[in-house]
Amino acid sequence: MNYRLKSLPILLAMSVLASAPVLALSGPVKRGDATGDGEVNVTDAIRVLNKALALESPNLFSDLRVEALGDVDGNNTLTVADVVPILRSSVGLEELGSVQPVNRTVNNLPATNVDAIRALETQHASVMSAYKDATRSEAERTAAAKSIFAQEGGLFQTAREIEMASGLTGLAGYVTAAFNNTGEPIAMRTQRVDKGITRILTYGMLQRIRLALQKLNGGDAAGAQRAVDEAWAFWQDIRGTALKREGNFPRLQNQLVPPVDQAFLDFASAVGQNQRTVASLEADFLLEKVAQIFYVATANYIRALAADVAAGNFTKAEEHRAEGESFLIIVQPIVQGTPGGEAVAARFGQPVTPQNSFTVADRDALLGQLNSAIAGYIGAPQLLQSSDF
Ligand SMILES: [Ca+2]
Ligand SMILES: [Ca+2]
Repeated sequence: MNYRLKSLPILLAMSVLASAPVLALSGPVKRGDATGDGEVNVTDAIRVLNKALALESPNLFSDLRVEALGDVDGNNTLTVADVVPILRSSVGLEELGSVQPVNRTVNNLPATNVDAIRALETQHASVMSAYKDATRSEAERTAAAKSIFAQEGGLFQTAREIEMASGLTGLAGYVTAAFNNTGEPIAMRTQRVDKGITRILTYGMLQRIRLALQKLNGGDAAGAQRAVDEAWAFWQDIRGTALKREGNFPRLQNQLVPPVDQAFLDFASAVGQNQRTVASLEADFLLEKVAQIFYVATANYIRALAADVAAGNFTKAEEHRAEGESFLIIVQPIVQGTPGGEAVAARFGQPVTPQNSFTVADRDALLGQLNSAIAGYIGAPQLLQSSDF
């Protein structure tokens, strides 16, 4: 994807780093290149048309690049009027120009108060610590953890607000259902609660990123700034999880977390300069990195299942199955409805037992399914291979 090519100043700055991360920024990007392959052709026209006709149902991971680069007439919406110039450009009859990256003008975030969002990370830790308190009965632990989760202004309320702002359901409900599902061992429920809260915080980030773009489009610069800050605060809440996932695979060192840190500064810079198209492209990069983080987390538990079974530890395999399934749910909006995504969801939905075991061959096949489901979103070069296991 061309806009991710590193600009010269960034290359110079990176030359001092031992392991340089991939950065979001960019050289010029062609207007009309909705698919991000560096070319403007009929595929771009089709993407824009599908979106203009609302044939693609939007979700928090929906491609912001299509909206940003497909809106070639610059009226802030995708319509069929954007399609013809893209088609003309694809055969050299029209020059649509390119979008240039902005200079980074923001070097620190946040600029506004985001304490309430940062407090959610502490609350997440408190929920987990109460839930794992083995000195108390399961009923007492559950009641204590639920009560922290439900505290006013806390995680439950945040989840409900994100649901309302995004048209989602089940964000808060996944955690509540896990607390209440006494038919499942508490070790599995613990994983579902933990990752269900991570999903709330992750979707909070995605929702605020979209809100920032909406505010920018609506001419509300201060509101856009505030939304960027809040997205960043949600990122801080999940950054530890992201670092842990990056650490699971040597090949991914510095490939997930530092690029997100940097992209936030560029996103904030673009928003501050009212550069809507660039802001959308930076936001698109952030979405993609978030998807990659939770794709990697899901793959890690596909790996764990085979290792647990090889060690004969089916109890641990079940715990890891709950963990993997909960991570998969974070990227579900991307993979659901694809054959690969359905296959992975189906396997995570079945107990791992000696009768329904999980071999190394199963592991590699399931990774292939997951990869096929997500390759179109995060790009094939960024996918894990069984050799990474
Ligand atoms: Ca293209
Ligand atoms: Ca338009």
